[in-house]
Amino acid sequence: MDNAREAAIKAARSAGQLILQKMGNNKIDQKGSFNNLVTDADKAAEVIILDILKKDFPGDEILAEESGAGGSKGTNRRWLIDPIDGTTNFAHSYPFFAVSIALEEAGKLQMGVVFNPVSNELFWAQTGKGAWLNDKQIKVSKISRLQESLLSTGFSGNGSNIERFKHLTSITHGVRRDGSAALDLCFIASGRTEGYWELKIAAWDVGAGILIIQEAGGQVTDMDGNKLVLTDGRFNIAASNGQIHKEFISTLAELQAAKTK
Ligand code: LIP
Repeated sequence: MDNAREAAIKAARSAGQLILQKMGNNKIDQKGSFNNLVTDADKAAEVIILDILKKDFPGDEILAEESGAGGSKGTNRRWLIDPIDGTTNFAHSYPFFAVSIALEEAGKLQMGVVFNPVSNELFWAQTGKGAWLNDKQIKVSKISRLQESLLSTGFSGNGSNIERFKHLTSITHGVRRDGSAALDLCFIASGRTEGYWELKIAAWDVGAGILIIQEAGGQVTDMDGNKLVLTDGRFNIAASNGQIHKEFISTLAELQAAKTK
C-alpha cells in the first residue's frame, strides 16, 4: 500500500501544479445545471492523475468524477478520484479547493490523499498508519458538546439543506460552507472543525477524507448514523470528531422529522 500512497501523492502534487497554473485562465462549462461546473483544468488534472496511476496499477478499477467508472476490474481495488474538489471555487479563482485520491481494496478504504495546492497542505492516511498533514500527525479535536462545535456543510444536492444550515448555525459556534467536501473532512481530522454533513455527495468527493478522519480518531456515518456505503451514485454523509457524533446525528434526525411533518 506504500507504493499506492507514493503514486497518489505524486499524482496529486503534479495535478495541483497544473491547477494553480490554470487558475484564472481556464474554460468553464456546465454539467447539466447552470451551477454544476467543470473546467478544462478539471479534465487536464484528471488525465495527469490517471496516467500516473494506470502506469503503476493497470489492473485497478477507477471511479473518477470527469471520466466516470472504468479500468479492467481485474483486481479487487478501486480508485476514487476527484481532480478538483471545489470546482466552483476554482472557476471563480476563490482559493479553496483540493485534489482528492483514495484507494479501496475489497470494498474497504485503505489509503487517501487530499492536496490543497494553494496552501501546500497535503493530508494523507493509510489504514493503521494514522492521519498526517505534511509531516505532522493529526488528530480530531476533543470538543464534546455540539453547542461548542464549529461545523461545515455543502449544498451539492439542492437548496433542501438550508433549514439544517439555519438551525445548526443557531445552536453551535457556526457552520461554514467552504465548497470542498474533501477539505471539510480534512479540517475535522486536523481539529479545525468538529462536524460536517452533506446530502447527495459522491464517493470521489469524500473517499479520501473519510479515511483521513477515521485514522485521526473521528467517525463517519450516513446522516441516520448508520454505516456509510460508498456507492457509485450519490448519498448523504455525516462526519465528526466522534465526541459529538451522537448529539449531531440526533439533531439531524430531529430536523429531518420536522421537515417531513
Ligand atoms: C463539490 C463538493 C462540495 C459540494 C459541491 C460540489 P466538486 O464537489 O466538494 O462539498 O457542496 O456542490 O459537489 O463538484 O467541486 O468536485
